[in-house]
Amino acid sequence: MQTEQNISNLNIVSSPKLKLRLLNHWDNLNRTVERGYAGFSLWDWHKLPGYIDKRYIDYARANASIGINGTVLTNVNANATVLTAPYLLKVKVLADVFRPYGIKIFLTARFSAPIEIGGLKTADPKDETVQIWWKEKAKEIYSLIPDFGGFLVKANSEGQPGPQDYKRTHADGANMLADAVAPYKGIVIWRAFVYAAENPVDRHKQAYDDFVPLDGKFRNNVMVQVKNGAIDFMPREPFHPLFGAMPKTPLMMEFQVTQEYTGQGTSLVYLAPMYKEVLESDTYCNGKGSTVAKVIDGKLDNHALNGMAGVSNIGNDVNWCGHPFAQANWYAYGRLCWDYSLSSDAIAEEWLRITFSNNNGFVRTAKNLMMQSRETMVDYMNPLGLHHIMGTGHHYGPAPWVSELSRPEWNPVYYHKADSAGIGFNRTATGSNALSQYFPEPRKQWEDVTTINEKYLLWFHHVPWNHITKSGRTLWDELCYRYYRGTENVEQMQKTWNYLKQFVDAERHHQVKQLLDIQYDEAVWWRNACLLYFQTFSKKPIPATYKQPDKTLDYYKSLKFPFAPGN
Ligand code: BDP
Repeated sequence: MQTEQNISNLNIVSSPKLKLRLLNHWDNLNRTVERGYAGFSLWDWHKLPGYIDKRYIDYARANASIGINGTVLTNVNANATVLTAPYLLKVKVLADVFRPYGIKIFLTARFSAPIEIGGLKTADPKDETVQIWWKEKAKEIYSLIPDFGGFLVKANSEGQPGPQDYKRTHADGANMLADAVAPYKGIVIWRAFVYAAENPVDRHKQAYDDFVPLDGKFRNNVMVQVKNGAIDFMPREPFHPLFGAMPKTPLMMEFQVTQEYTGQGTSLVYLAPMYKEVLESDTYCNGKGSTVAKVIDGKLDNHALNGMAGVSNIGNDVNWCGHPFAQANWYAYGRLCWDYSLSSDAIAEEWLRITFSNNNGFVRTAKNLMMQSRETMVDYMNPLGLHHIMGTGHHYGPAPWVSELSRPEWNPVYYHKADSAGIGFNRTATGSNALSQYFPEPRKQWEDVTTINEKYLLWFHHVPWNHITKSGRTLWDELCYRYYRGTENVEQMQKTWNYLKQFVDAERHHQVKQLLDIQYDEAVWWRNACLLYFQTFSKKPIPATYKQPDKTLDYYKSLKFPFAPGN
């Protein structure tokens, strides 16, 4: 009705392609939100269970309207306190509010909870007292919330405790929890986002190395949740090599809806094209056509469980997501969970019509703006397969020069490897050979520097500065070209938005306008800082046809953001 379609012969049959359609909130119990750019957490733990904020109901309705059917309330960097009796009473109230809307509750389980809140000496999954503790905990939870979904676990990753602390495997840890929730039909979602400080192997390879040997060793109520790419929600990543490599295990997709690496709270970036790019990538695990979407929907390997998770971008901002266009990403994520075959274009159109206006001229122009926004962001942040060159800690803005962090793989220099010869991470057989983790067809597409799709060029290759790219430009010139194209396109977005003023209410128009002004400044900052820094290696000029940076590299290096949000 909101899109003004004819409903006189309404006859729609639609069923979801995936069973679990979850949001993952990275919300802390003190209401800060890790990587949140939309205010504080919606969950007012202090006033729960007595006070039910009306927004809990609106949240559930909004999710139900796009088919989301589960929510993980708490951060993957988990706090065991949520599993204590007083907090479980609060969780129960939220579960009661969400139930009528078909939304199940999940919690993150801190692996060391038996020690921290249970008074045990160990959290070893093979220890009987630990197993009993989790069984009792599950019983307590299910007595309050009979339809509790289960646990999401980040273990042995970025300092989180886990089974490897006791020389056990991820499967040992997951299975112990799975046994605790199995009597109630609960599930365990175990994250594959792992990399170890002491491991000298390319971070790209570590999750695969850890998890592939465990294929077939998980209980049937365990799912392994895999980020879309092997590094970390970058603006563009090739699909994660685990997709297709664990046929005996149901793999769940993890996308990031919150824009940690895609412009945070200030950028208009429509993420559906990024999600689609991954879902439509062909793993070739069962021959041509074995797309990532088919791996996760379970059909290829006959899995009973399947699903997607999206790291939420929702907070207590008046409009839920902060940037007025950020809500499009929540919407698109939900729509793709329901039906990943929908086009980004169609979803953008639905969202624009129900959010702003049904005027066809508006819809056409605003849709173009959305549709090119992700590619524009890639251009001015991470063109040609560059990745992980953002600021330390808060991840806000560029900092490709950072080289002194204690863990090698936390440093941007680890990822771009710029030197006087060239730039990029050699992940071919002469380098880290991360490419060996892919099936032969994608491997072949990517291992040859002359045939690779250049959107992944520097992801897989260390390329000389004077290498001739497909455009005929040298690599250095192509890098400049893309960085400048990105900023020019943001300028174009500003102009387009100004033109759309006639169709949009003044308040939201002004909000987006101000944010686009910030986005433009940020794009110029990314471009100038990165080019000035990479120029110290290439020793080549930024072509004279471009407006030259008006600030120095030292200036960009000196910028500090001690209170940037989400950190
Ligand atoms: C990284 C985030 C960090 C998360 C981590 C994760 O910077 O805040 O805890 O991912 O997914 O991208 O566990």
